[in-house]
Amino acid sequence: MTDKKTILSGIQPSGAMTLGTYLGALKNWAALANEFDCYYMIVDMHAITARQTPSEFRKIQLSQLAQYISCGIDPEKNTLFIQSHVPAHAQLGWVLSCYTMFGELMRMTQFKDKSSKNEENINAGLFTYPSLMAADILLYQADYVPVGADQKQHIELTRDIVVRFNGIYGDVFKLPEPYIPKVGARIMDLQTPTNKMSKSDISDGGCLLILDSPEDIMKAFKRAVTDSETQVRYDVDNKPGVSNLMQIYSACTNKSFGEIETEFSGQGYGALKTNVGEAVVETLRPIREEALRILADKAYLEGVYKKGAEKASQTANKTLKKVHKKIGFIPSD
Ligand code: ATP
Ligand code: LTN
Repeated sequence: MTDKKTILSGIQPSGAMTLGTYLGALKNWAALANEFDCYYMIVDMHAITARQTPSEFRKIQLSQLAQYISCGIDPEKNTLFIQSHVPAHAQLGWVLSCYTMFGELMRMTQFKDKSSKNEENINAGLFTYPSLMAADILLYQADYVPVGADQKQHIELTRDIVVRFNGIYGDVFKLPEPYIPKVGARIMDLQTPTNKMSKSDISDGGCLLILDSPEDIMKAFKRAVTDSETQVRYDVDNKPGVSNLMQIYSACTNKSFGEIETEFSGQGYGALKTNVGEAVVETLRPIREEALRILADKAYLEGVYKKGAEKASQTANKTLKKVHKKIGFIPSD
């Protein structure tokens, strides 16, 4: 047991990870290992709320694990695992669904978005998804949950569940807090900059993948939608395309919006697009090369997720046991 605070996060293997996933989530994870006790999952159980093709699904998961590592998340310093390998997630997920209200789930933006986009498969899992996500977080008594801005609502619901549950049974769960980056928290689609760049909703040319080639990246930025003015200025409401390019540039170079406005003053959008494209290419190049190398070593990846599941189970089972006891389940051992 260490006295470090705990971090937990996860990404759905619902498709290849995007630049948005990298800047909104992954980029921040690697830096936290020294200061925190970090658990990072591949949330396969969440991903089956949409239909997956089994062989493709397996490939996406291994590629995702390789990309976690190539983004700098060292498996020796972090616990990397696959959600379904730790059965406590399903077990606590059920319990917490009994402490989550129908009305609360109805208000979740992600549920509204996903159900309106996929009317023929609005399944119960998609609806109760936030209870499982709460279980993911609470099993590890996480202090912080690093995510993009779109997940804040789910973490707020998790906090409401904690208050409700602890109010009945005492101090069982720690109250987690979201950990949202200042820049890069919401990267938008390059073609429709009012929509989030999303891996399960790949638009033609609007969505960039971490594993895309430098040529594809440059091409996508050259085609990025801007506006009919010429001034590089941060204004999300009136200039969503340009503001998104500035967000991406800022996240890749650490330059402030003021510095970026000065850098491109009087230059028009062509220079902005080229420079952002080049900054993204250089940011992703080492990550892509390392991911492809790791992905070729299946035995290594298997070792990583097996060791991760073992370690995660130890922590998760402790919390689950405590919960079962509190609610009055009879222990089996
Ligand atoms: P899906 O399309 O399957 O819902 P997604 O691309 O939206 O997937 P998630 O798996 O839901 O990605 O998210 C993984 C993590 O990356 C979350 O922390 C999420 O907040 C963050 N994230 C995803 N897309 C973006 C984005 N466009 N900008 C910033 N952060 C993002
Ligand atoms: N709901 C998240 C993925 C997710 C998650 C988690 C994130 C599932 N469980 C636990 C943080 C902590 C999403 O759609 N991005």
